[in-house]
Amino acid sequence: MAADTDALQKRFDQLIDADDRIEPRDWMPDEYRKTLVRQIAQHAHSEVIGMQPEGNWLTRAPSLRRKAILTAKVQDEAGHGLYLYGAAETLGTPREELLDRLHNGRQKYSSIFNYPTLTWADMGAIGWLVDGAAIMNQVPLCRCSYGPYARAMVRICKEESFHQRQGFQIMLTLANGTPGQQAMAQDALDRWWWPSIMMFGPPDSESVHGDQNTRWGIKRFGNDELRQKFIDATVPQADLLGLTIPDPDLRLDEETGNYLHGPIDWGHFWDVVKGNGPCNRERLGTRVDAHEGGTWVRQAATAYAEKQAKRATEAAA
Ligand code: FAQ
Repeated sequence: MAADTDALQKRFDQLIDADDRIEPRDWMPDEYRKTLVRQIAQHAHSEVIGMQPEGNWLTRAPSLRRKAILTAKVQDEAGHGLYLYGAAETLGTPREELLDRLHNGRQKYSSIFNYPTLTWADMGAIGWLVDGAAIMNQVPLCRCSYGPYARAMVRICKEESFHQRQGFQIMLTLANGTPGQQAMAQDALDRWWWPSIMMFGPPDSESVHGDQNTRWGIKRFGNDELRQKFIDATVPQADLLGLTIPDPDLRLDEETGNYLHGPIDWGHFWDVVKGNGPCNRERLGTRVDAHEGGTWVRQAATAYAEKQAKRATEAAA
């Protein structure tokens, strides 16, 4: 038995070393399976809870065109949740169980979705910064060693690129608008900047899963490296918008070409992760209510599917 496991482990290691894909029917170590379920589920929950901050503005979009675009974006996020729950299910954990873990607080979702959306400019800032950070983090996941997750990410990243552009376009319109609109854009940047750069997770020195998951080819870069890439890409975009990044210590390091940032308030980040951010209770409460309110839909869909299956069996007999 132990010899069998050794052989399976060897085969798994060979696939990882060759940068090949692990597929659902392949043997994998329990810890690899566990960390994937954790990360993919957390990612799926983030997409679904992430519909709420923008959903808040669907009825108040400034034009029919903006409303149609925002509706499509929010629907895309629901689709991302579906692909990701599907990918997690291939590891043997049913979606109902993952949702239970979200609803009873045993699984997390991204810290970024615990902040309020106070003005229309927040729709621009979310698309530009939050989707921008998501892309930076997620493009390398298209090369993740676990096949179903990597393939889900390819489609998700294409859609996130569109989301980022629509957010930037909202910011550009406001930045070229009246002084009041410019102030609204600056205020949104002031509120979303630090939470966006915290999205990448704790510094590598405090990352629990980082090293092992990089060795397994789940992550391709550390949290700090991705955060730096995001900052380097975003600072020139803020300049183009004529907006100021709310970090007095931000400066270009001429030697490396990187923008050095000021200290990040990790105490605040952990507080939000632990459930004490401005909107944690509201977000989870809304999610649980929506799930409970949808019970009858799930029951009706199941009853209909069972009836159809029975009819098909009877017709075949
Ligand atoms: N929030 O050891 P590490 C989106 C936790 S999708 C909350 O470094 P890891 C699209 C972490 O879970 C956004 N918790 O963890 C959209 C761990 O705790 P645990 C979501 C966080 O996994 C846009 C502990 O800290 N994206 O935005 C956060 O190696 C607009 C130690 O951390 C993904 O999920 C955080 N920010 O690295 C939707 C991408 N960071 O689990 C709607 C996939 C860390 O042991 C509107 N995920 N923690 O209890 C990843 O790449 C990774 O999981 C990281 C964290 C980078 C998030």
